[in-house]
Amino acid sequence: MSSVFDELMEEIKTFLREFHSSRELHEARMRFLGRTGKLTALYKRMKEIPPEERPAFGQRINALKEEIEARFASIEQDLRARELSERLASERIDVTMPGRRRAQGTLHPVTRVRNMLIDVFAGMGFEVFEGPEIENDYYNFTALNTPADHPARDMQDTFYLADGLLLRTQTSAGQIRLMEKKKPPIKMLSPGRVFRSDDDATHSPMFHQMEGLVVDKNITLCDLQGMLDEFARVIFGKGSKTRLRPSYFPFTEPSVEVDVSCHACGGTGCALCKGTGWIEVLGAGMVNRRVLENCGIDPDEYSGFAFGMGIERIAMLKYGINNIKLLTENDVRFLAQFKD
Ligand code: 2NM
Repeated sequence: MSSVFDELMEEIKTFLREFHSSRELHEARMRFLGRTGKLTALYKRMKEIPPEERPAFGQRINALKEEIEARFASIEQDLRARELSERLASERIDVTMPGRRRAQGTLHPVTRVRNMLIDVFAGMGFEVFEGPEIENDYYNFTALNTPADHPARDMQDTFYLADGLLLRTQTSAGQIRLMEKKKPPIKMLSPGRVFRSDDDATHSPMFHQMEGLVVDKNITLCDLQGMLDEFARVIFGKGSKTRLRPSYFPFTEPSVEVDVSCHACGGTGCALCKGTGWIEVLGAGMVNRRVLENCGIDPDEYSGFAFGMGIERIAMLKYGINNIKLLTENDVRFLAQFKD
């Protein structure tokens, strides 16, 4: 019987000298210690042993089992440590290596100018309000005192949709919606896309507008010019001046065109300003009494000014862009030039 134990021990010692992986180790553990393993088989032979020898036999198996388990445990510990250090070595990374550079994007010039404009006017207390791009005839024209036979309503200028809807031709449509709801004092800025059937080097069928509106007691054209002076200095430089020329819009009375002194020549006359020293940048005026009435605001108690500018036009003037199409083509060679 004794030889059975010794053989088993020898077998295990031989194996433990030669195994190659934790998987082999696991298999061997099953082979010796598992439910159908060799050591378990020895326990089953207990029946064949004469009763008086059984306690000694039991002790020997138990001792053998403990020894085998201890050997397996110690080998397994060594193996784990070796496998871990191998893995650490193979997965080693150099954290001091420089990372891969990614090209950084830039803000689109229209976005840049839009943000600048919002900054300037937000600093003067204006709130941003964005109305819907799809409008109806009332908000886009009628409420803005644009009569039924006005040329702006013409099919050639306005994109009409089904069911009396249209693409707004100016963001002031949304300003009417706000004036209907909110009573003065009103100080709002309406940036957004507008649509007109127009297409050449300086006109695009979709462009961005920024309209401003102030309604309160005793608002005058001087308030308008004061705010526009500040706008001109921020966008076109410290020395910029503005001048107002009479004009006509159905929604304002009086109406003005606003020129800014030429930022290219400082006002002495150059190619950009066509020798005049001035560049037209926006339209404005005192909100027509009939527009205020349409919104339920008493024109004898309140007055207001409004202005509207094309963001693309401002961007083209500021950055010297000669074709509006450059702003919609999204050519990275063009866009990458607008870095901080
Ligand atoms: C312009 C020029 C003049 C304008 C008018 C209004 C409103 F809603 F108050 F009637 N908003 N914007 C306006 C006035 C816009 O753009 C060239």
